[in-house]
Amino acid sequence: TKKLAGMHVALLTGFSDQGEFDAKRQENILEYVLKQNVTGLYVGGSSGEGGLMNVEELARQQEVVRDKARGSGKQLIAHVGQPSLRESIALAERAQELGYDGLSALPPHAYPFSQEEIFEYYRVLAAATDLPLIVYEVPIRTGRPTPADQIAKLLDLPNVAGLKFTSSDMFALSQIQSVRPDATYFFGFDEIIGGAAALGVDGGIGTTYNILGNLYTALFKAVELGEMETLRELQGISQAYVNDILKTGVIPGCKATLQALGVDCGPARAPFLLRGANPKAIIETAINRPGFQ
Ligand code: NAY
Repeated sequence: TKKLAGMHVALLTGFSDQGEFDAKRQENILEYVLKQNVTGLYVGGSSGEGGLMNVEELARQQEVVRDKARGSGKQLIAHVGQPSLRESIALAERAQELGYDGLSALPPHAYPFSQEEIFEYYRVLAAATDLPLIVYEVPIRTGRPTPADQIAKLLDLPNVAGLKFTSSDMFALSQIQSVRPDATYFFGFDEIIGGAAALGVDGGIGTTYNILGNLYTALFKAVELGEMETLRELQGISQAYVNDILKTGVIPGCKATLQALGVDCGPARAPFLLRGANPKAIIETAINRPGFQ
């Protein structure tokens, strides 16, 4: 298998009711997630509300997760992308000290940086530790797709192991795979992971894996085995759930789901809100659909 490949939970973060990082609630989430049949955890990413946390909080979270996940056999990937390169490097070094298996980073996008600036960001970050780094393509966050030749150049950097591809442009994905077949590809839209699996990606990283981790592992396996009926059934359950939580907000909705399943995980951090007229009813319906956990 390729470096870091497999299904990874984009780990949710535990906050207190006042919005402080809450180690106990983080452990509660982990207890639930660690029971699932997934390869690893992706810590401090978008789903973890990393964009709303400061570097000290993220470093603390890396440690809490490492301590709790120790001995579980789960692979740990730290997301270290920050608006500034300096802080990204600090988080990457911390992750290496703590024994993480890999790194990932959003491209810098606090300003409309040039492709050269983005390349330099990844080049220096990748060289800062010995860990394999996963570059991130996510036009819904950055506002623009990355040109294919730029992605190919990034994948050629020492220590860059692969790409997390979160876009519905499956042709663009295939084009990159065909020029850099040896890179590790993760797909980032849970609701269409089956399509990406059919195109030969090496794994997935997703928010709804916090709740449906077993389902996504089974779905991926079904594609490998060519069991298309199972794939469609499982993807259908995933799509119904994503459709529900799009009404409440994905991250607040996943947290409300964990609460409804008895996990004391706390709320999403402001400015996130549990949206919709009656989010409790939406979540209640979601968890009672056939096939849901
Ligand atoms: C992360 O932490 O970076 C991710 O979770 C990426 C994966 C998620 N994509 C985004 C853009 O947040 O799980 C998906 C996504 O929440 C899900 O497919 C619902 O659209």
